[in-house]
Amino acid sequence: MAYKDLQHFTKHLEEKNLLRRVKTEVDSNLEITEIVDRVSKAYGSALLFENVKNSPYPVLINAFGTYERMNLALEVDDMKDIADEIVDLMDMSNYVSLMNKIKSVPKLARLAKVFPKKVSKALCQEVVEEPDLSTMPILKCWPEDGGEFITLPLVITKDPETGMQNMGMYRLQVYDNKTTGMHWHLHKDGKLIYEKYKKLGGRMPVAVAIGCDPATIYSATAPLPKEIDEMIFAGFLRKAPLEIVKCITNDIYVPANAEFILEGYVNVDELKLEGPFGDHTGYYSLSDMYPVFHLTKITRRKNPIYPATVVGKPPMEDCYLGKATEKIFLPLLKLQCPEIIDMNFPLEGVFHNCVIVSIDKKYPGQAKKVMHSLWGIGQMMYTKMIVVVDKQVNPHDLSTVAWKVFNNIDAARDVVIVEGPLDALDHASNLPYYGHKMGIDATKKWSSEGHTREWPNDIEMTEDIKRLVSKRWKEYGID
Ligand SMILES: Cc1cc2nc3c(=O)[nH]c(=O)nc-3n(C[C@H](O)[C@H](O)[C@H](O)COP(=O)(O)O)c2cc1C
Ligand SMILES: [Mn+2]
Repeated sequence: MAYKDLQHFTKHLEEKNLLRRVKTEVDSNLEITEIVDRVSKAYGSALLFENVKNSPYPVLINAFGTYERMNLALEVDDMKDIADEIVDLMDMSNYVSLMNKIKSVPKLARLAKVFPKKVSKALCQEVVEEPDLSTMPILKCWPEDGGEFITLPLVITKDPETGMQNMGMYRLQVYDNKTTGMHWHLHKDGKLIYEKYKKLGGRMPVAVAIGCDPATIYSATAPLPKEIDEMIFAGFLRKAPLEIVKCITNDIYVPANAEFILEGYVNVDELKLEGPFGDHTGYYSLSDMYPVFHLTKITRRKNPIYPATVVGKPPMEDCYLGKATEKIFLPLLKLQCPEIIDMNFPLEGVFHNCVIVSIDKKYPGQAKKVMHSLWGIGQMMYTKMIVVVDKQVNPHDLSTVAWKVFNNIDAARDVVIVEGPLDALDHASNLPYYGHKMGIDATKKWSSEGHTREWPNDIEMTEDIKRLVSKRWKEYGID
């Protein structure tokens, strides 16, 4: 049963004893961050701050902050279940013969549920107010932050050419009671749509949903191709259509189950300094010029909760959203690179800085082919370091991966350095958005790859001796 909304999910977390209510008054200025950071680093509970200074609304934070809660959020025992379902849907043989067509009916029925459903009455419009962000418990996360930031917003825009909507998570810096920054990075869909409005001139309608059911929140962070509406993907994940309602001051449809909706527009020729912001790299992302979002209305429930997240040095809550992406998008990457067995985005690499990938190597140079393919696929282009290992190595076993990398490479032969686009958050490259990326081929090298010497085997004990020692273990009196 899909979660109706964020409060339904919150209740579920509480029933499972995975949420703590904090009744003591806390300050949204830095204090919440320090509390959440300690809880995150201890792999602790979701938190509901019921009494936040200067705001009537409770703050929900760290709701996604463990593997267990992320699985609960997407209602699976393992993220692999979603990946398997995607593989199943993509298996064209299901749709070929008539017999198979009949067999695939349940699957098609599943697809019928993915499309959003328009409704005319919605909880997110119970109260309609003139915009005043000062009533909301918006966090100032870190000491050098440029101000307060809305950290879990679902920014919804509409392509003026195709009429298709996009929903991406882009943080919003509060400038005053009714304007914020609009931090869509250079390569993101929101920015592409903005460029189209820029050609038209004038105002670009924008709506921001704050607090939806967890699958919808996750979908806004998922690296989907621009052609896929995140609200359809949300319907697929939650196995029920997302109900959507038209905004009051523009034509954008927003999730009806949201806690708050910020309606408004971006002037296409107005930019303002945004940042700095303590970001998920563990560093402050640098200030830069970004568009300004003007609010025209706030609509909300009668008793909303305000969801937030704090990002910083990993591991923090957002790492688990990234981990969900690692699993869910594996089958889609395998479509491009069928030799990929598994991949790991280590938490310390914060989404895109590092990927370790295991492959079933069948021809010379294949590890390098995989690196170049990955650098060519969507947001994988940001990956600063790609490590390729053979299929016998589990990419999640960092000790074995490190052992392979340290031992298997000849630096001149196996390290690939390329130049190209980088994520906006990268601070190490000389230029913003552009710099170098590295691939390390830690697979076994073949003579057809120029390694003409013998390649030694991994040291392994024989199975019969292992069995013998296991059987006799007690006799040795070691423990
Ligand atoms: C907590 C969190 C905050 C994020 N903040 C931003 C941001 O401020 N700007 C941005 O461009 N991407 C941000 N992202 C990443 C985007 O949400 C992600 O790249 C998404 O795929 C963008 O959607 P789009 O492809 O429709 O543009 C954030 C992700 C998370 C999990
Ligand atoms: Mn998109």
